Amino acid sequence: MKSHLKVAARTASASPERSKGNQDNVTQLKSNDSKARISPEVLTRIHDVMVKSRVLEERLIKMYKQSDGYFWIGGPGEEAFNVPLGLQVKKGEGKDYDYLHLHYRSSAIVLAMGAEPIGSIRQMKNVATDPYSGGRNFSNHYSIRKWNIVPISSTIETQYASAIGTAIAQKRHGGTGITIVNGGDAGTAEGEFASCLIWASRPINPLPILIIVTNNSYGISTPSEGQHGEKQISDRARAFGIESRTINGNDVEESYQAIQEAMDYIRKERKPFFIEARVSRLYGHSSASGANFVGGEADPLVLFEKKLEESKVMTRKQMDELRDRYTQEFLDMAKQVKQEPMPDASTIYDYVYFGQRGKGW
Ligand SMILES: Cc1ncc(C[n+]2csc(CCOP(=O)(O)OP(=O)(O)O)c2C)c(N)n1
Ligand SMILES: [Mg+2]
Repeated sequence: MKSHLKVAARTASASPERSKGNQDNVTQLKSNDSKARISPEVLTRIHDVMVKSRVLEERLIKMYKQSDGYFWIGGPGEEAFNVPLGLQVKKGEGKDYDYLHLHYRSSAIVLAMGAEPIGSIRQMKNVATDPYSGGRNFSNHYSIRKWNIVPISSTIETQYASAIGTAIAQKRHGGTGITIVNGGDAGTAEGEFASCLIWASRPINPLPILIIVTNNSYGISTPSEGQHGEKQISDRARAFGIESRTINGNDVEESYQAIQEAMDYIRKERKPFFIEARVSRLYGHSSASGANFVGGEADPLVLFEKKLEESKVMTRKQMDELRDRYTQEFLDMAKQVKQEPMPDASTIYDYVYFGQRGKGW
């Protein structure tokens, strides 16, 4: 990290508005050397969304196993990075706000932005009320026009190509809105990833884009160590002169601060920044690999709860009650969604081609 990117200890905020909280009202979590000082209020909010995301994903997995859905893929194990990201998005529609080009492990980002969990449950069950695809797409394939979340595509890495477009539009437009794109480590072998690095960093027109790779060390069943000549994926960005860093995405404070610094830089300088976040993949790749809890990976929620307890920000009882409450809520929602209708066959051509036989989005 270059010196001009260093920030002084500050009260982190649950953006988009910067927190007006005072510096005394902050807690440094124990056993963490990070400079980040995040208020207890924000720490509990982060924890709330992390638990909400985890319990929601576990409900979606149960639905898959009970045949209330055809396929599950999602993001348990990425919450410590994704929640701090979602909370700092400048949320809204149009070029003055952030555009998000996400992939299928991004539920915690979208929940942190304020999405209703029942929408994910509806998409899992593929009912007509699914707000993201009308019952057509896989789980966790969000599409939210009012928040500039462009439709998530199952084909990996295409999002790095579409991100170039909104970043160019935002560069022309001015203001502080940025483009955010994320994807996995294996996908960086695809051409769109290289295109994104090239277009983001052209000296004639650098782009205001936060390029994220969440590195869980696997592409489905292929371990990454045999696939990358570079030591770190962030080294690829360095070759293009893009500011970059590799962080522990299982650490809430490190993630929050890195995202805050990167966003501040991009909003002000209108240049790209690259973050490689090392994360866990707690339920394997997807339902195609069984969607069972895998041992041996660090669980960011367990790590964060330990710190919250040691620092007396929350008690074990409070955290257990929160989990129980979400577990019951999402079970009730799943029961409700089971009663909702599937898309009618007459709608099959809706949303396929704009202006053709059906309706356009
Ligand atoms: C263009 C394309 N090729 C192959 C696939 C099949 N596929 C789905 S997920 C995946 C692995 C992606 O791994 P990574 O980029 O590391 O993301 P992760 O799933 O680990 O988060 C592959 C190869 C695909 N969806 N799209
Ligand atoms: Mg991966």
